[in-house]
Amino acid sequence: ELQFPEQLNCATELLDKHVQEGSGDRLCVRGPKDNWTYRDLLERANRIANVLVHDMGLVPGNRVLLHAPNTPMMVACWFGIVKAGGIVVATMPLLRAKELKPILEIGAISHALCDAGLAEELRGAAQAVPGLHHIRHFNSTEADALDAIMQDQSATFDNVNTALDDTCLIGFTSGTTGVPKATMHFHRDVMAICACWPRSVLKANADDVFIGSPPLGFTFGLGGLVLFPMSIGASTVLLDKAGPSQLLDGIRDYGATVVFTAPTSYRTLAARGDEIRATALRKCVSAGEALPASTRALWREATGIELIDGIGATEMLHIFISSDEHEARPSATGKVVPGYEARIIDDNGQPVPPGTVGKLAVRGPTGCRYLNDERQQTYVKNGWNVTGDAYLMDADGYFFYQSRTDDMIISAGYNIASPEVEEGLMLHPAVAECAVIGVPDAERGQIVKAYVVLRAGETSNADMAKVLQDFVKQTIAPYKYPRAIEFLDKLPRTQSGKLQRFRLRDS
Ligand code: 3SK
Repeated sequence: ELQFPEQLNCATELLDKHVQEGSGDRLCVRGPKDNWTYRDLLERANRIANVLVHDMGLVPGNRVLLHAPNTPMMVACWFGIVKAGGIVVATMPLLRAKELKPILEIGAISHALCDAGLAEELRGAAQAVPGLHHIRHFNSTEADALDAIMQDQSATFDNVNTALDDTCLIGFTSGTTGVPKATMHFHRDVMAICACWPRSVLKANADDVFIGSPPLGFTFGLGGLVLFPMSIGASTVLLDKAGPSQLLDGIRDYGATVVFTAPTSYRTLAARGDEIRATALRKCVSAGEALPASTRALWREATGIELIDGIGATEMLHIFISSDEHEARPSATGKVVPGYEARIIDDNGQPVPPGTVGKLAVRGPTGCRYLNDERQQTYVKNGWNVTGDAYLMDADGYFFYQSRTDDMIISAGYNIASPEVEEGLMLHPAVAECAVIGVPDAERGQIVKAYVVLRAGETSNADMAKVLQDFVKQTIAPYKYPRAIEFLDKLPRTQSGKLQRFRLRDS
């Protein structure tokens, strides 16, 4: 049973404490342009907290959009917001104005800290959202940028005395219908995830150097690349671009020992196993998408390192099923993480015997609290969080992924809702109707495939497919574009006109 004090600010525990306890000179967060110690990060976070309060009028409980690629400055902003009692809403850097707008609306965002390079998309979204009054840009040389005005603020700040169950972050997750869901997490949830999976499965130490690819707007990245290393006084490397080759360069150049990325990236990097063997890498975490047994074996053979697989959810904040490198079994995600309980249930919510496929349900110190969303009733049933995954558990308590139970497409670790891609395609004047599904792919797990019916007079050929792909990339986050397009004369529908996605899947 985890015990936390009634008054708890997770920024105090993860950042201030290291400096108070004499570890201020240890390296904390690094990037291509920065090498900050815990003291450097603390001073910057304090200045930002002062800007938020004194210049931007933030009061505890205000929601602050944090829109940036993974950089040390993004981490300073994250802690500045939490210190000031604000609620961080960190978003994926690739999101377009169209995708940011519902986040601003659902999240009732009043303030934003945004990387200057992403200002245009935020401006586009903010125009239509009256509640967002206070925006500051960073990583900029402008006189009114956060970088300049924080210099005039004090480098000390008394953290707001938040309660353990005050919300400190809202994680957005794409709903299967394309309408994003906001999940609220408390200060104690942040401390709970640091106390569970990292201690019982990851077992890293203060000399480890963390690195990885998931954006901090995805709680997989926030935990793996910020909260977990900082909870043990380790250092972390943030790369704003973290494709496989940049990741390998980073692992080598910074002497990284712990990496977080998705199976797709491990499959690509396995081809450079000899180079990985020459680095200090010792722990490799795979999550965000199901890990095929072949990828586990490929990585072990190429590098000599056994992958640590895991499944988590934005709703649960982080990983709840996983096994360390010594207990891993081929094809299994792992066992339930100590502190959590997991079971497989049938359609009536009743547990099924080992070896039977059903829905994965989980409960523990963190759990789903959607903000103003009726989907809460579907996700949480009888106190159990019912995920969208079909699993089976064997007699030894190992959990084996089978499939999704909904229409979510998971490609290279990204969650993509079919309707969102369909909507993006439908905006093109040549498209009469379309349907989008996920199809298996050796490289990315699944890819987005669109079936498109063109308007009369339009020509279905490779050029048209390319035009539509480029169009979607301009409208929504580029990673969601349909990598495969097939043209049809008409879509399969029931007599009442309902789209039969399963017939596309089986075709
Ligand atoms: O497995 C996932 O997709 C996940 C989601 C949120 C946080 C952590 C993880 C591993």
